[in-house]
Amino acid sequence: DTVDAEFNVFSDAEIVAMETALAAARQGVRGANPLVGAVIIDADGTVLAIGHHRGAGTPHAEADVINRLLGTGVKRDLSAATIVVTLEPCNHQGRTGPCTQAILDAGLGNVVYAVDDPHTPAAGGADKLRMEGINVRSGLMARQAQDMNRQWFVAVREGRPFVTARLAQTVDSRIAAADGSSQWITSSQSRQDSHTLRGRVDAIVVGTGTILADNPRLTARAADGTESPHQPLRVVMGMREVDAGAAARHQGGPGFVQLHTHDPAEVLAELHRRGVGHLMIEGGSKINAAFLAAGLVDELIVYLAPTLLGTGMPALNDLGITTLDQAQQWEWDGTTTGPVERLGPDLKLTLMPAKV
Ligand code: AOF
Ligand code: ZN
Repeated sequence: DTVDAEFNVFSDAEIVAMETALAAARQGVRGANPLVGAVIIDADGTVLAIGHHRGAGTPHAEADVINRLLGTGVKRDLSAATIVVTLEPCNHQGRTGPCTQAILDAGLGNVVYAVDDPHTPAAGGADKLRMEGINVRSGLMARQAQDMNRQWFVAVREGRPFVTARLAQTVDSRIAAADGSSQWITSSQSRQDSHTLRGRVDAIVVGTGTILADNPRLTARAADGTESPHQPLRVVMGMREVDAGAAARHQGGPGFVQLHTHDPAEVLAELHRRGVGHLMIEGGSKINAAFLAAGLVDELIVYLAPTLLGTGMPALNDLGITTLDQAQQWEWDGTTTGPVERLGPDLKLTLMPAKV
C-alpha cells in the first residue's frame, strides 16, 4: 500500500486503476474542459469498467464509466466497489449533471481521486460525497493528474479562457503571399479540420487586419458548406473600426463582437466575463504574436502545407526574442489523435508549452 501526503492509504489495485484512468483521460480532447478518466473496481480489485471525458459538452468521466457499467439498466450492488477518478467529482449542474449525484445514484461506496477541482462552480464534490456517507480519499498520483492538465489548471486559476492558437502556414511560415493572396495555403482536409475545431470552441478571435483583408466568415462548417449547429462567438480585436456586423450580415452570419484593444490579457478578461471557456486565435501575424509573446497560449495547432513562398506575410510577428536562450519551447501533446497527423498533403502538429 502507498501512503500519500494526506496520509490516505491506497491499495495496489487502486494505484493500477489510477494509472489506467490517467491513460484513459489522455484519449480525450483538450479544450475548455480538463482531460479526465475514471475506472470502477470491485472489492477484490477487478476492473469493472473504464471511462473518460471526451470534451466540453459531453458526459464527464464518472458518468461515462457508470453508463458503461450500468447502461444496460442492470442493477448491481456497488457499495463495496470504488470509483477511481483523475479529478475531484464535480458538484454542479453545468453542461451535464453533477457527477456527485451520478455516483450516489449508482450506489458506489468508495471514491478515490487524484486532484481537487479548482473550478469554483464545480468544486466541493468531495465534501458533498462525504456528507452522504461515501468513503472519499484523494491525492493518489496527484502530480501526474495535475501535469496532464497543467495548462487547464493555470487558465482556471487565472480566471481566463483556455487558449488555442491555430496557424495554417507554408513550411517557410507564410500565411499569405507578397501580393496578399492567401486562399488556399492549406489543403481542403486541413480546412475541414479547422471547421471541426471551430465547432468545439466558444469563441474565435482575429485582428481587424484579417477582417479588412479577407472578411472571413469564421463559422464552423461541414464539408458540404452547411453551418454546424454550434457556432463560436466571433471576436475581432483592434482599434480600426470594422463594420463587422454589416460584413457578416452580407454573408448571412450573426456578426462580430469588436473589442477595442491590442492587449491579449484584456481580451481574455472580457471573454471570461462573457462565459467563454475556450478561445481559438486565428491570426493574423500580429494577433498570433501578441498572445504568444504574452505567454497566453495553452495549445498550438499548426497546419503545415508543403509549400514555399519565400517572401510574404509571416505567420508570426516579432516575439521579442533576440537570443536562443529566450526561445519559447513547445512539446508534443500526445492526446487522442497524436501530436502529428497527416491531412492530405499537409501535416498537423499539436503542441503544448514545454514544462519549465
Ligand atoms: C468531472 N468529471 O470528466 C470533467 C469535469 O461544462 P461542464 O458541465 O462539462 O463542466 C465543466 C467543469 O466540470 C470543468 O471546468 C471542471 O471543473 C469539471 N470537469 N469534472 O467531475 C469530468 N470533465
Ligand atoms: Zn462532473
